[in-house]
Amino acid sequence: MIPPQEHITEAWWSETGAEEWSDAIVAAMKLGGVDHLFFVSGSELTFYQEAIAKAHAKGRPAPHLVTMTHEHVALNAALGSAMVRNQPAATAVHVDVGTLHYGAAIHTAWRGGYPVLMTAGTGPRAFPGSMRGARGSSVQWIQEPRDQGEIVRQYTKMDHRMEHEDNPGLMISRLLQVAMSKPRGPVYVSIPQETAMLPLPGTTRFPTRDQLGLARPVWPDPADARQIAKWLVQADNPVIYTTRAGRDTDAVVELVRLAELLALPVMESTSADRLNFPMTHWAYGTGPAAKDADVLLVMEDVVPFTPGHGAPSATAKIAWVAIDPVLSRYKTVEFRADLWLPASAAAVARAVHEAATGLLTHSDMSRIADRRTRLEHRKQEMIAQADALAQEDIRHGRLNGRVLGYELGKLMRPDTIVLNDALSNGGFVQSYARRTQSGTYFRSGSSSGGWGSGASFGVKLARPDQDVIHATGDGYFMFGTPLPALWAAGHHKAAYMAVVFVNGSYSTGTSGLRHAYPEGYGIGVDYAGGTFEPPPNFAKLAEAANGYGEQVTELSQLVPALQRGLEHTRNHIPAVIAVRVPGPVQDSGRA
Ligand SMILES: Cc1ncc(C[n+]2csc(CCOP(=O)(O)OP(=O)(O)O)c2C)c(N)n1
Ligand SMILES: [Mg+2]
Repeated sequence: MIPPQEHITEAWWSETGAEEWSDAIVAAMKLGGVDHLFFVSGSELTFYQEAIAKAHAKGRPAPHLVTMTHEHVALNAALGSAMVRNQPAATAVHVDVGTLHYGAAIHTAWRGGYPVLMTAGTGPRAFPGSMRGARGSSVQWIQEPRDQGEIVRQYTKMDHRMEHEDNPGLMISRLLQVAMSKPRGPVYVSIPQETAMLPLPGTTRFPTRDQLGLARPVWPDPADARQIAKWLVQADNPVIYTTRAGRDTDAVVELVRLAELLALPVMESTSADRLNFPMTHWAYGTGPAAKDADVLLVMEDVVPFTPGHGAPSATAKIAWVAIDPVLSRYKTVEFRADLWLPASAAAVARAVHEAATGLLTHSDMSRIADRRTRLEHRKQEMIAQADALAQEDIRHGRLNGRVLGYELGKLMRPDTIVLNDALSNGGFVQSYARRTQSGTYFRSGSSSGGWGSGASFGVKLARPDQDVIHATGDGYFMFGTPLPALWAAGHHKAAYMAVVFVNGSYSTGTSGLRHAYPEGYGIGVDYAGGTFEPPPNFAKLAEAANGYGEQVTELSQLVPALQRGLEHTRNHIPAVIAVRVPGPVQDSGRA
């Protein structure tokens, strides 16, 4: 007779105690780097509650179960946790409806390349009484879609339905291996209740994620590195473009070394989703526009410039470096490059540094030193000008997006973490935050509004000793289902401060409408569809979630309110400071 599959194993696999499949599932999660399972209740999900409580009681590996009250927030929280921990996080939600409630956070997981394990139960389908976990309630007939994985398939690297012939621990390790191998991304598994409840004989054996191993990008060919070094050394107007090289913190260090060696300015767009380069460094933001550069080193970027009017000249040399440089997850892409290098930004920066060091002549070095002096001056001017503009607004008593960004920046400690979910005011948040440490600045990496509330909670859970600030437009704040996020932040003692730029409008439907139809009817009817005046009282929303809230309408109230908000979060009370600022179609005090 063939022995049960749990007895057929490889000698190098790990062993852990388990009485049923759910025990193996949670053990493999924890051994694969998952510390938190963001959990939203469902009738078929009791196996998770039982398996995790049992594992903690017996001293077996299992993530912490984090009670959540909305799936969209649960997934965004997992994204936030994965983003700062550089490890996977997991979610558990109810059948197809919970999966649908993940909402646009699925898009963010995919576009932002987050290594999350999304899980869902499935409606039981075994005949009533035929096995443990079989159907027993009328609703379960309604819960079965044709193919549950199809809901998320085009937003995942892999999806799976856990079936009786699987080794459950192996499948979780495998999904985590795929999620964590670069380019990273989300994976999905649906778990029938009957499967989760299948018996195991007291132990289970499976390979952990690390036993399987993670793939990482290769070192670049030295000849390619030499070619890039040559272009950069000889360039008159070189520039580095990046939006997300800083996902790998080594890349930040290597980019600084390379930029300093050759006096290369480093440019980001406002959609940069990581701290890629210290924002106060003379090389940061001081570069030429892409169209004026003669050599471009693109490092982990999706849209460094707009093709057409923003594109580099036909004679410019372009080296494009990324784990997936031709952007195979993006469909219509019309960028060109002289060299496409599928390698890590950190490795290429190091290799180019090495190659350039051997090439530099005395005359190169003096040319580069002159450029460095010019960039240093430019940076000083840029900072002085940004400060002067904010201070002038303050002198005139103006409360606007710039002033809010400026005051917020002044309040930050060096290790304060900023999640920037602001749109028309996002540039102010980014430029005045002046973050210098890796892992202190984030955007979602996607085009979906509403990431920040859940993500801020997930970040604070993983980084309890750092202040966490969620800067957001009022529209995106509402997309983020903030009430369940604020509730979770208070309940789990992972409090963050949301700072809302309240302009009662969406720039898409106001300035966007005016731009598309400058003489049209739409703007004549008060931008209907683009405004929501008067906006909700977000301070009261914070109170409804057991948090602290303030509405700010006068400049004199601003700094004390922000200080009080932060102080509350340090005492584990989430805070919302909602600041009234002019909308994109109103006079902001400055053209
Ligand atoms: C889930 C989702 N719905 C709609 C959009 C389209 N959209 C892009 S920007 C934007 C306006 C955002 O408004 P707000 O957060 O208030 O920022 P503001 O434009 O006022 O600066 C909208 C609606 C989106 N990106 N995501
Ligand atoms: Mg708005």
